[in-house]
Amino acid sequence: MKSFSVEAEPYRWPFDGSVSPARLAFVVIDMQVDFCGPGGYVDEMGYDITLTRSAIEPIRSVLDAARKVPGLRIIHTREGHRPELVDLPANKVWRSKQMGAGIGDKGPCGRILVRGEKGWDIIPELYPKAGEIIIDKPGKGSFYATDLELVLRTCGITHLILSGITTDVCVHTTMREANDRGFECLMLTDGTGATDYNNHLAAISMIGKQGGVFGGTSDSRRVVQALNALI
Ligand code: C5J
Repeated sequence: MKSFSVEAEPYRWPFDGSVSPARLAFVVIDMQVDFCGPGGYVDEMGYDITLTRSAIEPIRSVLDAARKVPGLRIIHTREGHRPELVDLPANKVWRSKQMGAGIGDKGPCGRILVRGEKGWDIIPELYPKAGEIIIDKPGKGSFYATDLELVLRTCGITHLILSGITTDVCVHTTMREANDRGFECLMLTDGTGATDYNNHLAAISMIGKQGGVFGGTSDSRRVVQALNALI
């Protein structure tokens, strides 16, 4: 049985040599209109969405390769809140209003970061296929107030390749949460993006400290090559 390993920084990933596709998941975090589409939350706050959109093509290439590997799970996450906003902390909504893009308020793509709205949906380029796992989360991390850990443990998944937006917020928070739970993590450097390019670079640099404090980093080209070797 073939197993996955890839050139990465600061060590060849994974730490334990290689992992069978059945224990590996490709995780795509928050590739929603609100974070990278025109008229979405990030755009309405005044940030440059070309920075978050830069992750789309690298993710698409890994997604295409991952979908061909038998047994490998694909997981998508979506940040968002219930329409009644009963899961929206007061400080989170207050801060968003300071930025002129109040969560729950009406924007060009519907109510900002509200489940079921156009802005909350995953962008068409990376839309989940039937059978892929979708995790809805109210916060930045993908483990808090979700059943992600239950899903991973039930499916026997021990290793995660992480992608999505934003590098320094939801991707990093998820990587840290996963790492503390003993999951071996790899983050894509080109399949992620932040609202500030220096924060993107800093988030990558942080992972490389202490021998790979939260895991490793690699890029879509190397990961696609390693996935293709499994087919
Ligand atoms: C943010 C996210 N940045 N998906 N969310 O608020 O990173």
